[in-house]
Amino acid sequence: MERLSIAALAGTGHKVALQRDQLEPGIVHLGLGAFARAHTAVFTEDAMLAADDPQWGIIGVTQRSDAVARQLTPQDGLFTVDERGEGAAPARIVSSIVEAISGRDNPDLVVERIAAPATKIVTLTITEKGYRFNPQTRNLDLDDAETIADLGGRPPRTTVGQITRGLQQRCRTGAGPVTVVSCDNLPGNGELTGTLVRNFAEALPAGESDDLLAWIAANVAFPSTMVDRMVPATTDGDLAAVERELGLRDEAAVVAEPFKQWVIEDNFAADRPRWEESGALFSNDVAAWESAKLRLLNASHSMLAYLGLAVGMETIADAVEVDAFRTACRSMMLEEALPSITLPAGMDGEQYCDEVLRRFANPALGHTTAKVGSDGSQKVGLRLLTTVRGTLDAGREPKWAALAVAAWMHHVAGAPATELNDPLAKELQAVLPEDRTADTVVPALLGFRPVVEPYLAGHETFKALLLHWYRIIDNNKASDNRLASLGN
Ligand code: CS2
Repeated sequence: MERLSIAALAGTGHKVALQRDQLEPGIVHLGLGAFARAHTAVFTEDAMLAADDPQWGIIGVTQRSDAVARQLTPQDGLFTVDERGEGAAPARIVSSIVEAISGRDNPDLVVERIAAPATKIVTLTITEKGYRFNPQTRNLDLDDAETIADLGGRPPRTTVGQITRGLQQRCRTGAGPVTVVSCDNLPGNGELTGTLVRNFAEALPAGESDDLLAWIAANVAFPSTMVDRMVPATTDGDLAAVERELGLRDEAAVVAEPFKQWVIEDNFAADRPRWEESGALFSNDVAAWESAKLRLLNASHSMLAYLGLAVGMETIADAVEVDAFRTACRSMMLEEALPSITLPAGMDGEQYCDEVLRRFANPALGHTTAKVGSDGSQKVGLRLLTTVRGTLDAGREPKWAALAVAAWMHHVAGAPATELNDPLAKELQAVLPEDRTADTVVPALLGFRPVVEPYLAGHETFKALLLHWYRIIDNNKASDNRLASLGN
């Protein structure tokens, strides 16, 4: 089957929406995974179309593997977004990516692109672990071997290293101001990114550091954003479905739910796309949007993933159909998460929770429990322990959030070392005892400092809840009664 490309499309009924010869590369995007293609690239294409403003072509950079760059390059950067579920639009070809680079293989080129005068924006979707920060201090982890190597002056391989070296080159060449836009599920993601970049700059030799820090302060903005769209990993079956629809082979196609949302702090150092014309919301209240999303949607997602994994369920859609699991999610959101956050003006909390559960139930999405359950060490603290803490501080028991944390612990203890998909898999296995029961696993993981703060680790109520739930999950794992006793 012929491969998708601009030339190949000419022979089909499908068209590229943008006038590609007019696009200018105004954005460098770091982390070219499925999410970025289904979210950032779509919003940007729509903004360019709506505002007739072609200066926001995207240079996409893959971070850990070169696979997506290899898929997109022969396709002229084109790829399909195939929406799944109620209200899905027909498959659409997105044309906002003008170049795809493997950051692993061409780190110097990444720095050069960030430093190019045409670049006005650097966007990031690198997932939580890509930031290489210490979650307790929210500073760059200066013990991280890759960060140390980048600070030593090699062509940078960490994202923070690439951004900072790019900024350093902009400062030297007078390439002008630039905005760095984090689009990951982290509270205060803009402020965090700014801190990490400054930490990197501060750790450079004094002569380099001082000028750079002053230049960054005057020329770089780090707005925070909240992003939302469920985008599962693309399967071979998805690629085959797109091929049937398109009549061409698209190796870079992505599937996504119809829903998408982007809330952006209006804090830009230079020009920006008219993203508001493609449905993004500019707001001064991004922190409230982000905590609502993390502690309602992402927290429930993680809960369903770990409960689902405990009973051998493959998808989130299956897990949310289990009455006990859905009720546990709802109760966690309504009784524990909602009372411990301040919602953005105009958001109806209960409606939001119902909508989240409805989106999880989308049977066509095939979002796997394994994918959502991956990288738990990076997610559990932000999504769940925040609610545990908030509920305890309010003098109540975080019963349901503790269930989700116990289910994570059960997953970590149950997964053989090679299967645990987590950047701290080795460290987690190292603290786990041979004999894995509630009484040994719960204290061991409560003592795992990269995830659990000392206050919670020593909290007796929390520990008792974890032990209670862990035993229930453990006793049910081999039976098929689907943890039906959860409510008891
Ligand atoms: C999910 C998110 O994989 C995960 O951890 O919870 O990727 C989730 O699908 C998105 O944040 C939805 O916007």
